[in-house]
Amino acid sequence: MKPRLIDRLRSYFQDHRSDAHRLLHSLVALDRQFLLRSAITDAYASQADDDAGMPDSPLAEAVALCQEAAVNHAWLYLALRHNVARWQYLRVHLETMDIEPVDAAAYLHFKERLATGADEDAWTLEFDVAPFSREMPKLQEADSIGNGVRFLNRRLSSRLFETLEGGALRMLDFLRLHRCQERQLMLSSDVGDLDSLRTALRQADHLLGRLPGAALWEQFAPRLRALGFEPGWGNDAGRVRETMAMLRDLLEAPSPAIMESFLARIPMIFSVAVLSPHGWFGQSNVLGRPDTGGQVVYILDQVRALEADMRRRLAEQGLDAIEPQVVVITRLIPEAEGTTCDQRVEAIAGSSHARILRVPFRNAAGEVLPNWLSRFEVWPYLERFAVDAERDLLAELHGRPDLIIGNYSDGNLVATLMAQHLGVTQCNIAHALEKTKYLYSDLYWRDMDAHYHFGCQFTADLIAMNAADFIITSTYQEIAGTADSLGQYESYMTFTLPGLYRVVNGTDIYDPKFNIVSPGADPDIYFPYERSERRLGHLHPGIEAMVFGAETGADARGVLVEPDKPLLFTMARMDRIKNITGLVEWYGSHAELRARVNLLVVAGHVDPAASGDDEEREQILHLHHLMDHFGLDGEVRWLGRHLDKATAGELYRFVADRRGAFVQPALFEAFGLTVIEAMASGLPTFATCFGGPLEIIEDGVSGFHVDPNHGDEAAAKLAAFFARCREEEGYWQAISAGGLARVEARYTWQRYAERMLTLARVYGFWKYVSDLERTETRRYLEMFYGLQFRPLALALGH
Ligand code: UDP
Ligand code: LCN
Repeated sequence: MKPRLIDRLRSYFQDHRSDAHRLLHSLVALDRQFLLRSAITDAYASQADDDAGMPDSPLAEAVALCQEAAVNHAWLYLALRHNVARWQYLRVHLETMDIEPVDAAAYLHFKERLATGADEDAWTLEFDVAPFSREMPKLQEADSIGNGVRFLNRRLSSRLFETLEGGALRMLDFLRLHRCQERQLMLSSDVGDLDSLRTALRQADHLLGRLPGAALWEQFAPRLRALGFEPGWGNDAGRVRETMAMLRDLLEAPSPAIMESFLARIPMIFSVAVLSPHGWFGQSNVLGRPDTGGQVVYILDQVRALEADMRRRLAEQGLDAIEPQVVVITRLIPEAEGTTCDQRVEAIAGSSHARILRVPFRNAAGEVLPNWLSRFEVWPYLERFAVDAERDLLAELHGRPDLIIGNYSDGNLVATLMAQHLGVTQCNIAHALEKTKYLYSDLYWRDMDAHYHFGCQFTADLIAMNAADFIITSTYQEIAGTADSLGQYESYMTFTLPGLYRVVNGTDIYDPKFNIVSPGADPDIYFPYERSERRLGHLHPGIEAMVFGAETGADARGVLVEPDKPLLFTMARMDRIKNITGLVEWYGSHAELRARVNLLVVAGHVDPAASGDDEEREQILHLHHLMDHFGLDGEVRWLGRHLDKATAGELYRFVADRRGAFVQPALFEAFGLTVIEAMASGLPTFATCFGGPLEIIEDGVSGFHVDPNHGDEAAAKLAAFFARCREEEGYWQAISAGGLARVEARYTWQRYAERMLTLARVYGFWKYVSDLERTETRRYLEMFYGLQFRPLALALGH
């Protein structure tokens, strides 16, 4: 067996002392306390160039695994990532070059001392959830991460049916449990033991076998009722018989596959509460604030898809008299600036019954907060909001919901409070965990606190992700990253908030609670440019005027003097991380790209005074500067306005008609709805290689990746694409078709809803029949909430 890396490093350091010393020296010479992966690999690369012997060395291996390093005058600490969520920490003495392993706590402690300059022995609270889940089955392979439900079904089925009788009895209890609106479903309490259940199933099968498959439930309901069967098994004889056959199989020879199919048929989810507290949540005129982008789009589409799937299943179960209930709970904002954010209840268009329920934030004195608040400022109001929202929700639904879905850090925290209180299954959706978005947001949380309050946010994240019954992510990377970058959830494993607490085991991404369920693009809005019969032709004159018009001023800058060139299109909120200014800079500095295409930017406001956000204003001013600096007013059209969905949808196709392309240049993008929208429109798409788009697009097949840190290369790649499109007939169409096929295969709301509701059933079932309740963790988290989160939130004042 190959010796351990640390042993090989030790002998390498002895045998090649000078090479090793040179690297250490060059790292120290950077004169930084914390080194990112790129700095370490760059330092190594420059040295390896002039030393042919080094590339296969243990040192090269360590550099390849190293995610970050911390240095002081005496020590270099390294964090090596051997595999997804498999970390090792080492330290090297800079003089003696001795190497030794250290544990996560010691590594974090070193970082804390560097970051704060505080003394060595300060006691720090350590957060560690690992001991609570020792008994919990865990995935073994990194490849299976994100498919927790399959694993859980496999492991827990065998555990549940360890003795066939025991498992069957639990199942019997479970089937007698279901009720909706005071009505018993599935099994009546008359079926008291397994023998009666088996007999009843046999008799029912006999009876159903003599009926036509299409005979409706009502026609034979009294006869099944007499055997102890209540509604919920199916809408017709064929389906009822099938469902019962699944149960008989389960009772005789249980298998995970039958388990999942059977659970998917049980009527368990009639009402769903979706939480998105921070507000400015509505159906029109709300997008584009620094805080409201894809999350709002996602939730509205999700709700429609969930309702449709719930209705379909209820019909199949023979329960179509029951109306599925989906309620989005958000903040009521009295000063709504012409939006509907001040309405208590708003019906969701495109659904039958789904609605938005708004509940105001109140301060300590109980007064309603009148104005919009940034998502970074909501923390002190959430606890009270959870109580008020729960009361209003119960009144609205006339009972508890069957599933609570949290969105974003604040929604997930409120979902946690509510789900615990009501004893309901909880699902978390992060959308974007801010921790990996902002460099050193953990280590230097105090310095950023005035604006971001990351202390509150990361504490809330830890609580919510550990409390959730299951977590849905849009991509694999969101959980586990890639071979050389860490995942967003993975970043919560080990980190420190100096002066507050240190996290040594914050989450375990091998826990089967994680599932990838990707969102889609609304097919009514984002459809291929070639579907001429569906196109919104009446919008074209307006779009023409908007893109090629000569008017500039409050919301437009730049006039395209050569309108025949293809358009390179981008559209995003104007956060720094979206890197719109980066794109304009690449474009401005690349003569060939400028010669080939025009750039169309839909982002932010052209007038800085129109923005209420510092970060956005700074980006706006920078964009003006770039336009001036590169003289872009004849080649770039910048529209500082927010397009309604219909116009945005038609604009993607308008750009496709002219054989253009879409660019998403973000420094990091958690998922990136615009990417799938553009692809669904048949518009070739270039998107950042950091975050979701890396997974969405297969480079060169269904679009392209660009590296936002190498703008020159990105611009060259864009220019090369347009050059090839001119030369090679069919190339543009091939990439366009590749994007369409990819979205069709992976990113649809229908698939999402089907998956999501199956997960809700499966996790709900396992929570009931096994020890997934995790009471010990819950108690620990309550303590953490009370002793850490509350004081932090209250300190923000309310
Ligand atoms: N959007 C829009 N009009 C605009 C700007 C954006 O409809 O003027 C929509 C866009 O189509 C997408 C969402 O806002 O659906 C942005 O989502 P994305 O995931 O790309 O980014 P986020 O803003 O959530 O970070
Ligand atoms: C938030 C983001 O930042 C985007 O990357 C996602 O696409 C959006 O939410 C929807 O999940």
